[in-house]
Amino acid sequence: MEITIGKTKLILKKGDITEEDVDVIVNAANSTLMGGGGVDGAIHQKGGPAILQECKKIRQTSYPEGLPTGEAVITTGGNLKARYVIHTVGPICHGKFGETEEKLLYNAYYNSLKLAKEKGLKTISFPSISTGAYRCPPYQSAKIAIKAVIDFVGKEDYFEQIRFILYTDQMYHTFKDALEEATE
Ligand code: AR6
Repeated sequence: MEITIGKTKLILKKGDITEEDVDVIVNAANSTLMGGGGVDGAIHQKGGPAILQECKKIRQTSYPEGLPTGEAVITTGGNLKARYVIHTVGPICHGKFGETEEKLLYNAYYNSLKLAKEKGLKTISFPSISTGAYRCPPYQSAKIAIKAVIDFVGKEDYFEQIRFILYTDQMYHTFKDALEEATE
């Protein structure tokens, strides 16, 4: 599914984010920035050690206590097709999705977009942050993801493409429903 807002194409696609040929892909990381499972594990595995090396440097120089939830940092894309990876940390929900979790998830998307723009990057792909190991509810999370993107584009018509790369059919349809609801 694809819609255009201003000059930005907003694309929903089923797939594997590590295959994306865009300026930057976003990683659903954890505060340690030292890698993990899920999409984080797949990105480090395919991108190679250069990504972890830069993450370690960022930890040492800027975030010795870890990257706070909702914030975002950027590294090389290493061996990936994408030139860069933005690492952000979504909230840990374990089923609970109150105002705090909503805001933190919103920030994770919004701050990633802000950082990509600061770096002059025009095409960006997101996974569905926090809906795997962190167990935030898919539909509510999709609504927040789409709200953050639409809010950003409403303020700054800057990106060429913003893509959501959804790993399963079910998540693709969840995002499609949320996007249709947001734009009808
Ligand atoms: N491409 C696109 N989406 C993917 C891929 C992929 N290759 N692999 C998984 N997903 P998760 P979280 C989807 O658990 O919930 C890690 O250990 C997956 O189906 O990767 O934010 C980190 O180190 C799900 O919908 O991230 C943290 O400790 C979505 O990506 C923790 O998990 C997010 O699932 C972060 O948990």
